[in-house]
This record gives sequence, structure tokens and C-alpha cells, in this order.
Amino acid sequence: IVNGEPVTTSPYTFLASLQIFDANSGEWHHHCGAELIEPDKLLTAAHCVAGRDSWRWRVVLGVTSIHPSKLQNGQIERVKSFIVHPDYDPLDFYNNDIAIVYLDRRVRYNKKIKPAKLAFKYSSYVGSKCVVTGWGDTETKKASGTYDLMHAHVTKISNQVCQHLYPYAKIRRTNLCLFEENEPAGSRPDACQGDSGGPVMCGANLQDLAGITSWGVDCGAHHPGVYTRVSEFLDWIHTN
Ligand code: 4AZ
Repeated sequence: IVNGEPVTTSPYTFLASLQIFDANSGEWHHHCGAELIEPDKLLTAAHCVAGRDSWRWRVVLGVTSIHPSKLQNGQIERVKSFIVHPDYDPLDFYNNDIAIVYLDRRVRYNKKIKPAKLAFKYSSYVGSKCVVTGWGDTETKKASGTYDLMHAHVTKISNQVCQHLYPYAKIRRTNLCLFEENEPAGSRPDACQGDSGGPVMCGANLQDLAGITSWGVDCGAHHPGVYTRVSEFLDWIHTN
């Protein structure tokens, strides 16, 4: 997250750090965000997991700090498998950038671990503030991920405006875009690398899981963040 703030008491009780084991260092590394939707299922971005084995992955739930010394405060579960959306296309502007993560075991819900409420219908949310959160880079074009969870409040723009700002890309009904036009380039709150797969919350009290962080050109600069619009995938989510 660039130009955001640290999250102190987290309202993002469904948020997980999706982590991969690095056999060379013997360490687990944060790779993407993910959202708990059932005790043993999470949503993430397809581009986080497509074409990879599931055996060296885990999720960490119930923490704001993913520093290795802080993880005993949360729950850690191994990943059993992934289902990537069948129409995911990394060569077509990450079309259908959504995947389901299945866990080995069911996690126990508690005060810090609860499932997300999915946005249940196509809603414009245009002009309203949404919030995006994650452990990704805090500076564009620089590996600068954080152990402490960050979030940023960003205005939802229309797909039409978003398409104008991305003349060479295809912005679809299955996307939504966030962009802080009124801030100068460089100071705009935005998602960044490592926030992918994480949530966009919109609506009353920012309680609807409206989007999943997908892609963008740079962070906090001249281009909106582009997200997978969850409400367009409810049928696929329910059948999987
Ligand atoms: C990424 O590389 C990424 N500024 C995610 C979001 C944005 C840019 C890049 C949006 O995962």
C-alpha cells in the first residue's frame, strides 16, 4: 500500500497472508493477500497462484503483523489446493483474475478471524470511498513490503473514466477501479505489488468485499488500481 496508514486494530478479520516456502532460505515469505469466505476456503487473485504447486503454501489469519515472531497470535493453515478461474487470462489484462484457496483443515472463527461478506450485486459505488489493505510495497518500483498491515482509503471511479486512463488496456464489467484524482501524482493512496489477492471493501461502513487487488501501472502515480469485481463471480464462487 502506498500513501496509506498502518492498521492498528484490524477490522479486516477475514484477511489472510498467503505465504510461500522458500527452500533456499528455509523461510516463509508473504506472497499475496487472500480473503476467508468459509472455514476452509479463501479468495485470492488467480495471478498469485496460477501454474504453481500448492504443497509449499500456507495462510496466516488473525494477525496484523506478519513478522515471524508475531505469528503465534494468529492461526496458520496449510493450503490443500487452488482452483483458478477457468477463463483467467494473464495475456488479456488479467481477465477473470480470481482463484479459490482450499485449506487442509477448517480454521476456527474467533474475534480476530471471521469470513468476509461478499458484495452480492453489481454496485457502482462511484464517487464513494473504498478501502484497500495489504502487506505489499509502500513505494512504487521498489521492494518495500511491510510486516505491519497497511490500508488506504481511495475513491471508486467509473469504469468509463478508468478505461480513458488506460487507453491500451481493456477495462471490463468484471473489473472495478480506484483512483484518487484530487491528490497529486506520487501522493495518491493505492495498492501496490504484494497487495494482490487482497480485498477492496466498499459500501456502508466499508463492509462489502467488492474487489480483489489485481493490477495497475505503477503505484500512487498516474494510473488507477484495477480490481476483480467480486459480485460478477458469485455463481462461480458458489459452485466451487
Ligand atoms: C502488482 O504488481 C500490483 N497500483 C498490484 C496493484 C497495483 C500495481 C501493481 C495498483 O501486484
